This record gives sequence, C-alpha cells and structure tokens, in this order.
Amino acid sequence: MNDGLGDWPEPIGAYNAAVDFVDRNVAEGRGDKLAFIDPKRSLTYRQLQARSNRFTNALPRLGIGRERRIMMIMLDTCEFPVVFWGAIKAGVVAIPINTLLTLEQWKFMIEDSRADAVVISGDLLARARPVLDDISARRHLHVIVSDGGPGPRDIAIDDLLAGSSEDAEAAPTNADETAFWLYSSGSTGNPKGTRHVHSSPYWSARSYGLGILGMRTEDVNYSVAKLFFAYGLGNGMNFPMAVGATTVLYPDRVTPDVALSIMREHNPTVFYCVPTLYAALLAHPELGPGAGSNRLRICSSAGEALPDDVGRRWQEKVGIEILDGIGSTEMLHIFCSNRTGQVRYGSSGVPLPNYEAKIVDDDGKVLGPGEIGELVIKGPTASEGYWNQRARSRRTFAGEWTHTGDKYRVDEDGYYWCCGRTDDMFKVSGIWVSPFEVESALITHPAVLEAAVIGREDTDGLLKPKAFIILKAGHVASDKLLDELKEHVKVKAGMWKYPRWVEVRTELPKTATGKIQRFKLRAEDHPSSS
Ligand code: 3UK
Repeated sequence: MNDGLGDWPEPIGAYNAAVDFVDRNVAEGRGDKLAFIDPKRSLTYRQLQARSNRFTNALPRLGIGRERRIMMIMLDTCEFPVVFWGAIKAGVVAIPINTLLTLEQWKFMIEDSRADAVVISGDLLARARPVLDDISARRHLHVIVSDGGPGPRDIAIDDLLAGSSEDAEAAPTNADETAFWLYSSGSTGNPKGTRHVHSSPYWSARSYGLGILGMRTEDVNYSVAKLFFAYGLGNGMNFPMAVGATTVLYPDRVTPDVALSIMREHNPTVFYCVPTLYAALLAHPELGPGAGSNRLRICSSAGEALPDDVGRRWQEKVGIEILDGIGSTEMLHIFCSNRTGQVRYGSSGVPLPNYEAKIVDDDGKVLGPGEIGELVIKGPTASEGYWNQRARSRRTFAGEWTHTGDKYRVDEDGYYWCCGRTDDMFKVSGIWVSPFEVESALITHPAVLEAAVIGREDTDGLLKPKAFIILKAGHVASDKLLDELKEHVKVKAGMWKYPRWVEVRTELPKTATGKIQRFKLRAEDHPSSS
C-alpha cells in the first residue's frame, strides 16, 4: 500500500471485520481501554469483546446461521456495537435501520430483508409492536429487546447472553463477503438494501479515519449522527475502533443544549456534526472556544453541503476548522473531503487517498474544470449492489464507478464544488427528503387538493421543505389551517420533513402528462439561482 497511511495489513482473502475491529484491540494490549461510554454505562475493549462474543454464540442457538440477516432498530447505547460486531463475527449480516422512520418503512425493511430477528431498544418497542406482531403472525421472527423491558413473547438480551460463552470462534468469512447492509432511500420507489462487505470498514477507517482525521488511540469521539447512519457508523465505530480510541454515545434526540453539555462533560477531541446543527450551535449563546471541550482538535461535517459562512463563523468562534466532506450510503462513508490546513469553505474538498473522482456529462464523457456534470466515484468501499434491485444497481454501480446523482464541478486546483442534485431530492438535517413523500402526506389532509414541495434555503443557507398547495373547495387558508398541515406532515412522514413554509395557490405548474414541474417552483422561489 503506498497511500502513506502505515502498515495496517490489507484485508485480502480470509478476513472477518470483527476480528480486526474488536479482537485486534485486545490482542494488541488495549483491552482495558474504554471503547464506548453511554449515559448509563461503558465498555472497555475487553468487555466489548466478551459481550459481543456471547452474542455471536447465541445466534446459532436461535437458528440464525451464516449469511442470514438480523435487523437492528437500536438507539445509540453500548449495546449497539455488541450486536453489530457480534453478528458480523458469526458471519450473520447486521442491518441497522433508522429509528426515526414510520411503521410502514420499518415493516417494508423487515420484510424486504427477510430478517430472522429484530433487535430493538426497549424504548422503541411499544411503537414497533403492531409491525412486529403483524409479521410474527405470518412467519417466525425473533424479537430481542435491548436496554429495556421485553414483552411476554420477546427475548431479553441479557437472558440471551447469559447462556453463552465469552469466547467465540469467528466465522471464516472472506474480505469480499457481505457483512452488513444499510438502507438507502431514493427519490422514487422503496428504500434499497445497500450491501457492504467485510473489508469496507477497513478501507473507510484507513482512508478517512487515518487519512483525514489522523485518528489516534487517545482520541475521544462524539458524533451527533447516530450509528444507524453510514456517517455515524464510521464516526462512532469504524474510525475509533480501528485504533482503539473511545466513543461517547447518546441515545436520545440531540439538541444544541444536549450537544454542548456532552462536549463539556466528555471533552471529545473529534466532533462530527451536520450543517444544520453547526448552524444551530452557532446561534447558541453559550458556544465558545472548543465548543465546550478543552481538547477539541478536529471537526467533521457531512450529509449536506456546509454553507461557507457557517464554516467561517464556526472557525472564528470555536477556533477549530470544519472539514466538510461528501459521503453516501452507497460508498459507505466520505470519499471526498477538505483537509486540515487546506480548507476551502463551500467546497467538498478533494478525493480521499485510495479514491478517484470524475465529473461526467449525460453520455459519460469526462468534463474539465469548471464544467458541471454528475460526480462519479471509484473507491474500495463501494457497495456490492442493492438487494434484489438489479436495474437500480446497474444504474448506480457501473463497474468500478459509482454514480452519486450529485451535480458537481471541479476547479483548477482539484477541489470539488457541490451544485445540487440531479433529481428533486434534498436533505434536511442531513437526512433525505423526497418531495413526493411530503406531498403524499399533505394530500392525505382533508383540506388539501394538490401539493408540490421543494427545498428552500433558510436564513442560514440550509434547505428546508417548502410546500405549495391547492385547497379543496370550501376550505380557506388561515394560520390555524397551515399550522395544522405542518403537524399533519410531522405525524405522517417524519418530524424533520414538515414544510417550514406553506404557500396557497390556485394552480401548480405541470407537464402535459401531469408531472409537477418542481424546477419551475424552485426557479420562482430563487430567481437568481436557477
Ligand atoms: C449528499 C452531500 C454536499 C449528496 C453520508 C457521510 O449523507 C450520507 O449518505 P446518504 O446516502 O446521502 C448521500 C448524498 O448526500 N451529501 C452528503 N454529504 C454532502 N452534499 N456536501 C456534502 N458534504 O447528495 C450525497 O449523494 O444519506 C455522509 C458519510 C456517510 C454517508 N452515508
């Protein structure tokens, strides 16, 4: 390997990621180092190894063998890495999913993946119960409950682990074998089970964790992005565990107050955040040097473009640069990033070591500096494809090159600049919003006839949903009704998806075939940027 990142042996052939990320830390003398801290407990690397080994041993007892799948609907606590690495060591595929999704989405994912078990945090159990019961009525599904009280037919994780040995043999997996999936959502159709192989955490930790962050054993990591997101998974597990560092986990919703109190209590050295929360922290009266930590050395941002003004103001107030980088579920983590001392705010930086980028037009022709086209990426962490979605896999994973669906340009110095999406999707707080989804939720309200949704910049330059609606006859626009519509979307589609602005119209721009022309609404909304 001549990427200049040291001699961590490359995974080729026989390789199990859990042996590399868990066992190696104990074998190299870091068994007593703290791996994870949550508000209720902590785990050293030795304790993590023992407890995850128990989980590895428990799976065959439940009839869950190699290459089968388990779903994780889990909040960020010490139990998350136990289940994730325990499954991977057994050669069982772990599928962490977003704990904030609707019941229909959870149901789709459990059915689509054909998971044999769902491991769920106690606090989420009551909400998930109808879906778990519905599926259990039709086929066998183990429900394993972590951090909380199981129902009569569920398995308490402590009971499951109590009957297992602390020593486990790793399944003799291959570096190219599927280790875990992450569900990726697109503009149309259902979420896609994005399959990642055992060697991908290694390459991501090597290229971003070591290459960009310079992760060290002494580092203390805090990521506001949860472990079920690819961004959080790398931040909170792969990078620290690659070198035996420590991660602070927080299971509940993060507000600026919560983030600052975690910074003060744990003094992380590495902080990973998303643009919306960087902006919200900047508006917090108590934000000061180190953002409350007395040893903060580096800040990472991803999920959506970091507005340059947010980056500059943060650096001025906190004293540490923000390294914006672009990643995706398909590429597992960040593949193009700014670097310490060479930051260009507003850009996504340059490709990571071990990655290549190019900008192409619709015919696949490579474009030169300054020209806008689609960003495509070549790198060792690309997913090996979507589960049971051949047409979409072939479109996204074209040989060695992965299509991002993002419009970019590259400048003369090789920095990449984000210019929007190739479709109508946009991100709010780093999480995808499909206009179609919000529109669908709006029109289920009795007062709404039609709806069109676009992303619109708020005062911090971050995108939020804006809805244009046509009311049904007999309904009149009032502040009360508009507030009611916002609440309606929160319940139907998800908290972060509700329209921050609702404009009432008498007609909406459409094509001859009746497709809403959102680009026309965007152009009206930002005449200068269209
Ligand atoms: C957008 C960005 C501009 C871009 C992710 C870090 O966000 C992640 O994965 P997703 O699958 O979404 C991927 C899409 O999000 N995006 C992400 N980061 C940036 N756009 N600047 C950025 N810095 O449209 C991309 O195609 O949810 C982020 C690590 C792992 C990830 N999965």
